[in-house]
Amino acid sequence: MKPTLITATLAILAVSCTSQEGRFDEGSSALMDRLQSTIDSGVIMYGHQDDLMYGHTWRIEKNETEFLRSDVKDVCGHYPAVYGLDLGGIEIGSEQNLDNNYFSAMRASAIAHHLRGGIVTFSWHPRNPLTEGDAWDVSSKEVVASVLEGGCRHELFMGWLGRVADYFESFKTPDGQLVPIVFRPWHEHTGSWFWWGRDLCTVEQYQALWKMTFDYLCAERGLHNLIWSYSPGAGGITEEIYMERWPGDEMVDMIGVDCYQYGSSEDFVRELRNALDIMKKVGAERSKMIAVTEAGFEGIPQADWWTATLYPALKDYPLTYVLTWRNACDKPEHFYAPFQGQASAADFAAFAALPGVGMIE
Ligand code: BMA
Repeated sequence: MKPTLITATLAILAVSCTSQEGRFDEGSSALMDRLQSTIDSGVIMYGHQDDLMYGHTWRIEKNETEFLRSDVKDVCGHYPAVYGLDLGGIEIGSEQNLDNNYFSAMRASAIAHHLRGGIVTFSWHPRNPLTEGDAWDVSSKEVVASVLEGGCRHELFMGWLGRVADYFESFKTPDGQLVPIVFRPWHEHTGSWFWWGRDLCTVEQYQALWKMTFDYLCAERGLHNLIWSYSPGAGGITEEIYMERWPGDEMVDMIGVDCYQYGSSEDFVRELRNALDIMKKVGAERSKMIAVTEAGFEGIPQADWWTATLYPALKDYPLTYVLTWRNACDKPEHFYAPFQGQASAADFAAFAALPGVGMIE
């Protein structure tokens, strides 16, 4: 796919958040159209987490302004169409996120990516507001309850959401347009490794957490540049489990899934297809786009993984994008995209050149 630059003019409309219609500003509305049109043209866009912040052996400087380097570009000559970033740490006012990215550089890189014609998505691994541990601290089942109205951490947590809103509000292009962002909070909640996970809160509490987040960012703070993505984990899901904690049609714009390969390709493809079958059905019933919001095979030990495993598993689904996880520069085994010299680099370049795969220049 050749890049299409979105040149929407700024229009902050007086909109309500209660109906889908009018929920989006001009930029996010154009992005919704673009995501749908890539699906209609049979293109699946490729995404990579933290792509412009660091790679397998490098990290940008705090004051970087150009953001030219990318492991993905080094290997195939194109940038990923979708650029993932994570908010973890913004809630406590940190200068850097949980993976040591400066929030200021994340914002500058996201704006640069948007201006290149790319798409920006944010996940959030917030700290545990009750125990003061991290997102993976599942020592208490009271955490979600504690942040809801009437809970002992409610006020603290609303302050956390305030910082998220302040940050998102600051994503402006030089001519004052707000960058549209695919936001996927409270992800992988069908598992129980985050404090908002399935065994850690009730269905009602999870839904109330989503609604509170949505109402605050969208209605109270008027952030209409957000496209909301629901991203359960793929492990062991059925349609019932996938939909069990569905926040409501009016609060979700994109149906996602996070799915990683840990064992054989056959197992991965089976799990991914199971999830995609469910998502395709639910997406069609509710008129929502579908995306693989996180995926990957750590260390990519299979040289033809991209064209022999990943792409064949995805190609028959009406998907907007697939995003592989980060290439940690401080953990040599922890990478999900190739870099120059990595075993799957040539195969990745072949994958990126497929007419059904979308990259940007
Ligand atoms: C996980 C790992 C961690 C990282 C976290 C948030 O999957 O990559 O190292 O801190 O995501 O990005």
